[in-house]
Formats: sequence, C-alpha cells, structure tokens
Amino acid sequence: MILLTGFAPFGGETVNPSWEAVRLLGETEGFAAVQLRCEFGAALDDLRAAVDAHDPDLVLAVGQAGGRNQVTVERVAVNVDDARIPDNAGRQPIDEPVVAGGPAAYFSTLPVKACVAAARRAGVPAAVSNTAGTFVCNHVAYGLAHLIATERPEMRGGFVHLPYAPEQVLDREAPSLAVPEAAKALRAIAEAARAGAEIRAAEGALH
Ligand code: PCA
Repeated sequence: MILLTGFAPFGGETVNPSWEAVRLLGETEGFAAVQLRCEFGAALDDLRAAVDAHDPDLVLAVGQAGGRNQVTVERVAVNVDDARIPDNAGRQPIDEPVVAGGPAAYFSTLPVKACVAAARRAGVPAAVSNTAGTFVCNHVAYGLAHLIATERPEMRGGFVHLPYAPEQVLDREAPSLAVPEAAKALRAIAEAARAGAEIRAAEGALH
C-alpha cells in the first residue's frame, strides 16, 4: 500500500499540481491519495491521520515547486519553519522548529538516486534536490521523517517536488510539466522506492 499526499493550492494559485498528479495516480490499484492542507501544523495532522487510516508501507509526499524545471526528489528535510509568505491559515512562522528538540535534519529514507533514475527512464526530467525549502513542504518532509524515525520504523517515505502545471503558466515565463507526465514520474519513483535499492551515481550539486 502506497500513500500519496498532495497539497491544496496556495499562494494565490487555483490548482496545485501535486494534488492533481497524486489524485490521478491514486486511481491506480495499490495507491491512495490524500490532500493535505497547506498550513503549518494542520498539514502534519492530515498526514498523521492518513497514515493511521491507510497503514502504508511507503509514503510519497508531493508538493509544488514553482519555477523548478524538473521533478525533484528531496534528499533532506531540515528542522525549521521559515515562511516567506503566509500559509493558507494566514500563519507565517519565522525560524521556528518543526519539532522542538528534534534533530537538525533528516535524510530521506527513499533511495533518492534510484528514484531519479526511474523517473528519467519513464521519460520525465528529474533530479536530486538538496533542499525542500523552509515552507510547508519541508515542514511535511521533516514531520514525515520524524514520524518514521520515532514511531514507524518499518515505513519508508520521502518528498518529491513538481514543477507548475501548464495551466498555471499560460501567461508567464516559467517551466511546467503536464500532470499525466508528473503522475507517470511519481509512479516510477514509487516503484523504485518500493524496490528499495539505492544506486551509486554522481548527482551532487556544486551550489
Ligand atoms: N508547495 C509548498 C507548500 C505546498 C506546496 O505544494 C512548498 O514547497 O513548501
């Protein structure tokens, strides 16, 4: 059982490609899709409720990273909420921990390089990312990793960011990825994550 989470639209957008893509893939046997509120705290309440309801082996949490031009598999989540814009509840935490007293960061328990390779084999541009930012996506990535580390050691999970959907950028210069392509990449990533083995590949960043 694979749990997919996507976010509600935020920041003035009317859609969130993460929800559109996971909703599409969630129609497939063996997958369930749940929408998280784009709110600090509440998003993690939604995540925990979904994990309790579905008891998944694997969780792929997915979000929108407007401006990125590839599907990015996040390697790390950091213990800080530092919001550049208010969340959907109007809250804007600055330099607060996600989990007071928690470790500074967690590595994803996904085989991130194998996941990137799988997305590429499916024909979708993909890369490793070394930061999920400091907004609600990183909050969920960290909260998920903390849940796995402290309560659900048998579960595996991580975070994937998607570019904008084409309908979001019809009148602006920004990269986009069609939702069915994003869903195809997520499916390939989920299969690689379930297989479990990491690969050795040079995917680091200079900056
Ligand atoms: N992207 C935001 C939050 C929700 C989403 O889809 C982020 O990257 O933090």
